[in-house]
Amino acid sequence: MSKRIFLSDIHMGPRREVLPPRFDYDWLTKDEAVRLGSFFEYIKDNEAADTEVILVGDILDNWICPYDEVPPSFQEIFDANPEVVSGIKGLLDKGMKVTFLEGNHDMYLSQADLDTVFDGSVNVKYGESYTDRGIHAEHGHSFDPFNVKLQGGSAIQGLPLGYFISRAVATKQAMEDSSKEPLCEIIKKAGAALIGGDSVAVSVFDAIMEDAGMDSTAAFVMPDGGVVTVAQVRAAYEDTTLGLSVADLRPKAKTLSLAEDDVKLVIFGHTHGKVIDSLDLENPAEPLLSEYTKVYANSGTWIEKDKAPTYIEVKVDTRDNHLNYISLMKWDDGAASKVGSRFFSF
Ligand SMILES: [Mn+2]
Repeated sequence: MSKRIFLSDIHMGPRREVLPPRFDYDWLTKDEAVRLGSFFEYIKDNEAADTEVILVGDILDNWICPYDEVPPSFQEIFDANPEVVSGIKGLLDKGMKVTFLEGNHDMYLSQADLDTVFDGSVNVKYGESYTDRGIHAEHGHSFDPFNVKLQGGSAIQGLPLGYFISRAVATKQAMEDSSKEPLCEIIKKAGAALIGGDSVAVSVFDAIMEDAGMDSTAAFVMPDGGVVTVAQVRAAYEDTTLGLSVADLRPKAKTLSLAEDDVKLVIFGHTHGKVIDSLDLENPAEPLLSEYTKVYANSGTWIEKDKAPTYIEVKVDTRDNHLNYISLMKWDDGAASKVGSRFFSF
């Protein structure tokens, strides 16, 4: 029996000094970073060395940055969050494996970035998805048209439209101290009011630029220091006709588990909404422990105000045809407790 722990949507930012009249725009606060550091310490102290920790995307965030600031490098973000970095180093020192999966807010993180911060530890790996013994985990942005990685075409620097929308959202937060809300929700709300036109993607973009007080000449400062205006972004993504962004990934989990017989448990992040649920494919009445039962879980987030952060814990029985036990957990006041659980066999 070995344990896998999945968490996502931590959104570590650069924690730059912010001078009035601007407000702090980072999504992960200092207190939340400290809380996460203590969670990693708890895992190190209480779990066996063969435990694996899988970070299911949006761990770092170089998208939430006002349009007129140079976005942070991943190194700057790691340096600004020593509580989190030392927590992960503690896991590695114990011999645990840690896997970073790609999210949209940390889309171009690489193995080289991780090797720099974690001193080349062979136990830190970077990947797009994690598959092992019936488990399929990935962030989920690849199913979200606003946030999927784009290469080629007219996309600016390989980024989706959601990148520029995030920069505008950060701009508004820096000006008004507005609340942090997952991008897929913001897009969904903006899109719900606008759907029906041919260019839904650009309509959503227009609405969010207006909300952030950015006119067509406002210039986004890009990571390389160059600038791209709102008008240029609009032109680059003008032909993109997109459906609404997915704020509920459950149908995608179902498609994925149907396509692959070996996929018994699908784990996503991205929506910030914690979920543990059966994907009953044959019988909606859910026969207990049925071999047809597959499970969808979403790890939730570590940045929701006044709510305990959540994660997914899987106890894997490495003998074939044995039941594995999956739990949605929360970390509250320094203690772990179970929110819900399911079985799956592999
Ligand atoms: Mn995401």
